[in-house]
Amino acid sequence: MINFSLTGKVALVTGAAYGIGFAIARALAEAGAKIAFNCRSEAHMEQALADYKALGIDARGYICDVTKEQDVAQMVADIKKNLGVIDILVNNAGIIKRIPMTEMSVDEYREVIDIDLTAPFIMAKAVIPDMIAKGHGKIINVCSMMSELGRETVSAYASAKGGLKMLTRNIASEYGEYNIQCNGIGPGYIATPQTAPLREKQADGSRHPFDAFIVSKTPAARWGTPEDLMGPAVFLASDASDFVNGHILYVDGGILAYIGKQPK
Ligand code: NAP
Ligand code: GCO
Repeated sequence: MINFSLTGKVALVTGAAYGIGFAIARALAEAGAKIAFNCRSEAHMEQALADYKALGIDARGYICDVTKEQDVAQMVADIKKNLGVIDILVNNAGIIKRIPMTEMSVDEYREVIDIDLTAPFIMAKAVIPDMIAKGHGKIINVCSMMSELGRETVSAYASAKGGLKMLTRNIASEYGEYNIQCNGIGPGYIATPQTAPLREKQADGSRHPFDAFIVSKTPAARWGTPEDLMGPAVFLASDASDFVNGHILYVDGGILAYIGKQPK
């Protein structure tokens, strides 16, 4: 029988205080999973716990920076003790820096690579041994349009998200035989705090040029919402996707399929 239910599963969603991570955690909870999440800021944590509670979700929150291997190990151990072995890991925490490459410092570049690429490696490494012992596991890496495409100012982010696509395929290759599926979700342009600067109204009240550009680049003719990621996340976290491995599921309103509007 087809099974999208996550009842009895334990899920950890990184960076799920708000934005895409919050919507994914909400979706997994609605499908039956017990939820743990983390973020770095105390203020974000306090607000997130209230937001989960308002939806009737009993989420377990951790202040933990995903780049710190020891803190990650402690968080994973605490989740195991209190909720059980992690069945589903969603590597969602991420940042972007929009700086022209020749003006970007190496430290700025490394910070993006650390959070967006090295941290998913740290996180996956922390959960895989227990997944092997349990005989199954799901790892979902949140990739990007920039796993496939470049654009001005996002060299570090594109390097990290391109790398994350290949880390996804490598985890699938290396641990598939243990019934571990590692797949990616590649969101298109989603309205969250991360993309707020690209949607800011201009002084004259008109739309940001990038906002109009994205709507014209997207066959769906709109920005995505965090809720657009909910169904795809449940699918990749559930038994329904047990033979899907090393795949990146782009949830982009069709951007990657489209050559762009022809000039008038
Ligand atoms: P967001 O609104 O900026 O939210 C990011 C979340 O990650 C926050 O909860 C933040 O909380 C947490 N976080 C950041 N760095 C962290 C760290 N080192 N350790 C732990 N938590 C950390 O971002 P979003 O737009 O929802 O994006 C979520 C993911 O989707 C990212 O990987 C992003 O690259 C990717 N993505 C976004 C879009 C889009 O259009 N929005 C499209 C494709 C992919 P704290 O600040 O409290 O740590
Ligand atoms: C940017 C955006 C993107 C999106 C997303 C696209 O500046 O181009 O922030 O990188 O956040 O990752 O899928």
